[in-house]
Amino acid sequence: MMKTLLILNGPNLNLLGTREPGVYGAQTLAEVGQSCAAACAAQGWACDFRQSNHEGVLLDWIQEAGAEQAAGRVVGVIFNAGAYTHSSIALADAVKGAALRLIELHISNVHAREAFRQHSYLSPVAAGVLFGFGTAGYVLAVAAMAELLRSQGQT
Ligand code: CA2
Repeated sequence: MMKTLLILNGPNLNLLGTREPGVYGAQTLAEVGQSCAAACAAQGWACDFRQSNHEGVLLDWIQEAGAEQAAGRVVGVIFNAGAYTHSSIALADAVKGAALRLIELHISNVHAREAFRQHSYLSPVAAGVLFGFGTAGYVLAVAAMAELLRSQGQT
């Protein structure tokens, strides 16, 4: 059975490619999703690429991913939580509670921006964090997930 990599995107990321190209690049979220599907296929995984502007929806998806990972159907989650990264204890609790294999991802270099972007509630519960590589970071994060699985003896 083909396993799935879940890639979750939080608030406002549906606007990718339409505004602030200097910060977030010119690619649309749909185009990023296509690149991720190809990168996942190269690893032998299906790609489940989603976006929501709603914290509760993201919470539900994280909880479901925990169950799917425990059942061996999901390899892990790549999560660009957008601004919820800097505010959501609930999402961090859900990731921890689900014992999820999770890579935190940001398009921009959050440490070169405003002070409020330099704290993440997710980093302490993430296996790794990748930021500052533009939308190419998504494909890099797929490779990072494969490396993480190898290092954990999961392949
Ligand atoms: O750099 C990232 O990927 C962020 O997660 C993006 C979030 C921001 O709040 C984080 O601090 C860093 C914002 C996403 C907003 O995306 C837009 C894309 C295009 C136009 C407007 C917003």
